[in-house]
Amino acid sequence: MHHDQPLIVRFRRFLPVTDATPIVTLGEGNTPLVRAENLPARLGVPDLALYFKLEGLNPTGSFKDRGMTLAVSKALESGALAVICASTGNTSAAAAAFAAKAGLTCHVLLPAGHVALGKLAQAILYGAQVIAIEGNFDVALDMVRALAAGVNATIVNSINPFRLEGQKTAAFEVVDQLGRAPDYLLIPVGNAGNISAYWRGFKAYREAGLAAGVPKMFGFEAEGASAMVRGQPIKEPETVATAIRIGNPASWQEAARAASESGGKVDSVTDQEILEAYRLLARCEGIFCEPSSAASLAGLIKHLKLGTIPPDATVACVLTGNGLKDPNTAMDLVAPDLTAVPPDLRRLREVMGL
Ligand code: AN7
Repeated sequence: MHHDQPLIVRFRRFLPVTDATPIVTLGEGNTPLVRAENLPARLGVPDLALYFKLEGLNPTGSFKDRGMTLAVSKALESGALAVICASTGNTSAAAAAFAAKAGLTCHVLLPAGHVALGKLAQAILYGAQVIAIEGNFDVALDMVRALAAGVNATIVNSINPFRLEGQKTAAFEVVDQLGRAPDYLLIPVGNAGNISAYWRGFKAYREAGLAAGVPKMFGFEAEGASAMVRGQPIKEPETVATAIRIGNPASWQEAARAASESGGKVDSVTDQEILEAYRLLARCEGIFCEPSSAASLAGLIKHLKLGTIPPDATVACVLTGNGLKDPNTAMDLVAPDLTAVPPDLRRLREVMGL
């Protein structure tokens, strides 16, 4: 009921809005929680109740829309004329889209050469001013902090407090869809905002009497960008999962608390584990997510093997972004032979093995 309402309306009582807050919405939220039918048996754990939260079905193709609807609405309420962000891609796409809807100017700083093609195309077509900066995401975010101090532009990175408040709505939906909190919530970690937001959401729902329990929170960094796991910032983070190619997570402390308070963990997965999970999701479940998103399934496979996660648990993996964002990684991974074949039946039968 009311699930086609904007998130800000549907979960109003949990959000910092008033009657004076304009609602900038693109139809975000209310994403499917889909049960895996084939993967549990394939992974040798047939009793696992495994669910995927398909955040790639948001209007701009990632979970960032949940935070951006609130951040841009509040920016508009405060009289801002422009928004600004650094991004590994998805934040910039969401910021550009919501800014377009709100009639605000949008400036984005992207790490040159390390943003997936679809995300770049989105930000440009939504009309943002897109600047590629020599340096990684962490450098771009430092520049945004410095730039915003002197101009009338609202930062819409997750250091904007409204971003995580909006993103916590995903936890509400998981509980509503499952009828209870899962035993385990697995999620990719980049800047560490989303895991923090989910934890806020699960706790708020429990406090409101809408859930009996909370999940153990397991976050997964890419090994080459695993500052939290290593316990120190990484100057030159590297991973195929460009969305989480971040060396100094802004929400490090809150994310660490989410893991420890819930009895979970922040761990890392290798690029190879990420790409294997990425391909498994597509082939076994018909789900095309972006590489970073597959870190959650890669982490599940790792912790099933370690025995940290029991084989009969109820597990929700958050798939944060849509696979179409990053077609190049899919093509590079599979490297299909697309040599043209003449439209000749005998030749086709031969080539197709039919
Ligand atoms: C698909 O867009 O940081 O741990 O600038 O795009 O909350 O940072 C994206 C992050 C996971 C990590 N999955 O979430 C950005 C950006 C996808 C993402 C993450 C991101 P956080």
